[in-house]
Amino acid sequence: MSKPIIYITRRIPDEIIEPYRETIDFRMWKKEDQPVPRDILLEEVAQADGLLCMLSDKIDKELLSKASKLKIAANLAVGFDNIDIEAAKQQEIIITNTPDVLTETTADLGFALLMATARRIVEAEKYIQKDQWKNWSPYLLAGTDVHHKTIGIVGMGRIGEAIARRAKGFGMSILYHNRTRKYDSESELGATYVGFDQLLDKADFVVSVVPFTNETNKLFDQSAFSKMKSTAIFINISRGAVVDEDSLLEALKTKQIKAAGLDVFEAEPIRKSHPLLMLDNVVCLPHIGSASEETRTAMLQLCLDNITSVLQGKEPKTAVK
Ligand code: 8YV
Repeated sequence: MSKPIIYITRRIPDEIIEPYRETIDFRMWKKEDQPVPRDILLEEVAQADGLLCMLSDKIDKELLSKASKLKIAANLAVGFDNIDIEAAKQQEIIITNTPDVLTETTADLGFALLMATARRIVEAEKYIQKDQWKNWSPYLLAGTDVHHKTIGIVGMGRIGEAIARRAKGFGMSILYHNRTRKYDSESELGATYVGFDQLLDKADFVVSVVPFTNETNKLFDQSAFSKMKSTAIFINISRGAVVDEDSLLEALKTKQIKAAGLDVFEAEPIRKSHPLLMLDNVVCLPHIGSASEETRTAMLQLCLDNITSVLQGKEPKTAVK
């Protein structure tokens, strides 16, 4: 009997797939410098029993309609806004994601971005690189304190809670906003539920951890930035599309808010000429929230575990319902 075919849309380490080779025929896009072209992906998917795909692969109706053998698409991400879940359901294709395994790593990065932005770490490093460190003065590269400030977490899910735990260690006051209140009273973390506008009004650090949905599309718009303190720092580690980037740019340029730390953008990848990169009060990262070696390996292993379960007719661990 021929082995089931699994198509992997990026190069992943051989040692991760090695243990599965006896039972699975893996095919993989191997070019590091470009994502798999759409026409090739469509061809591959037509042959495949399973797909290991990335956030930047559009798994839409057209693609799913060509996937006549496909039983599972395992997305290497906790988010799945790149996938047409309804179309997959209609074709009885199981979709899985990678929750939990990336929670702490993504929260680490969120906090790193917050610290880097508040304490102007990237700007300070560039200062030395440009050989500008000739003298010392009391307010040279003076940033903003993090400890004992107020953090406002928009989207108190698993990653939001992990950020709150870190904030607690810094003695911060923690506010959060969700569609619905998450805890009956104040949480164990001491996080207080507030309305969106109240959070914007009170927080020194506004951290976006919301998934991208119709409701969160451009949630952080001109009106949202106008409600933030002029000393506020905005951090986004969720999705670029929850922000109206033109409004953010304007708010940063006009000092309506103090600074921003961004791991995600409306259209990724961004180029060197992106206007946000021209500003000193912005730290930009190339969507590396979950990018630690340990976590990327755990995410890949979870994807393969889900794929093998489905091929064996079992329930995958982390199906998107
Ligand atoms: C992705 C992410 O995993 O999990 C998510 O939703 O945004 C990231 O952690 C990463 O971009 C790889 O697709």
